[in-house]
Amino acid sequence: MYKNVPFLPLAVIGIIVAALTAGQALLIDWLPPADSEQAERTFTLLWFLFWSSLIFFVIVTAVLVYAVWKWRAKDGDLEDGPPIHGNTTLEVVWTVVPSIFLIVVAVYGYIVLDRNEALAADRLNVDVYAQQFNWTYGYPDAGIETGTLVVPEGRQVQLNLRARDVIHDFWVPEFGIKGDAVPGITHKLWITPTKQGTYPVICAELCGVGHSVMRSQVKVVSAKEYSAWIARATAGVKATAAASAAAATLETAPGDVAAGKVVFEAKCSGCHAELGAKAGVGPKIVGTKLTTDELRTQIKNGKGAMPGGLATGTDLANVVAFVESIK
Ligand code: HEC
Ligand SMILES: [Cu+2]
Repeated sequence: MYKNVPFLPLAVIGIIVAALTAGQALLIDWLPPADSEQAERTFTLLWFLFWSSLIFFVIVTAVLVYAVWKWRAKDGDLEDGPPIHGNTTLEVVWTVVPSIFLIVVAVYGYIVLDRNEALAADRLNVDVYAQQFNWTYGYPDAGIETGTLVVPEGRQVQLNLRARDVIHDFWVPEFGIKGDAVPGITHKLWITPTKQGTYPVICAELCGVGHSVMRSQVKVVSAKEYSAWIARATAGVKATAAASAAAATLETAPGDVAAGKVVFEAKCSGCHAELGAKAGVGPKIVGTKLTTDELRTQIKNGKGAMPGGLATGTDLANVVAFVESIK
């Protein structure tokens, strides 16, 4: 039955095609190192798909190339070819084999996805905020925000991707994972880093003129270094909060009118002439209808052509007291 099959030419063509295709796969470094559990599974699936596709590609291409060469029409031959009926066995084989293969691929793919997205009970929650053109990371449990993503090795991290303006895409090639940050939606990604080091975070969605520089870093550190880092960052946040609470207490303490007059002369009278009794660059202050809180806010933050931050802390409390005394 197989007497007529030209095994030798088919094999020669097949070997040439296989060598060319495999050479492309082996000589070029297509993938970064797989440094997360998810990347290991995904990259293995990818190579499985590649090598099994290669087998089918070689078989089909060898038959095709041989047929085109062997049965090509001679010069001047305008005849129709002989009528040929199908070969049932062959047709059943080329339907059943790929079908089985597709089922294998579907099941394998499902298993990979299922494992990659299996939730660990002790996973670390991190909010990722994408914005033209930078990334910020929030740690809801510790109450801190950073510009570099720091995660412990070997523990699952759940990234809650959010966009503050347009669509961006969070991508760490070594983690083998990528996800869109879409305004109005929280998109979750899971990674379990397996190797300590610093990796690039890349925006993989054209998001505006600064897209190509929308980069940041993820640092994978040991569990111990991670706890130490969290402790340091939390202490920093607490210190800042304490300092601003202390400043707020000073600002809102009852001020001293005489001391406030001195501050006013030094910082304000350039624009508010005659101690606020006459308009200059700024309006007359005497008769202002601003409440104490509005006054304090305006002196702190400025308004229109009036700059903010001229007086802070006790000076601010005093100058507010002075303005109150003349209004
Ligand atoms: C560079 C000029 C400039 C300086 C310095 C300046 N101001 Fe003003 N101030 C303005 C201008 C302009 C406005 C009007 C702002 C607006 O409403 O757009 C204004 C508005 C005000 C008002 C509100 C008046 C009203 O009734 O709406 C108060 C009160 C005031 N300034 C207080 C101060 C005090 C106190 C200082 C010093 C700590 C100060 N300003 C320093 C320019 C200045
Ligand atoms: Cu972007």
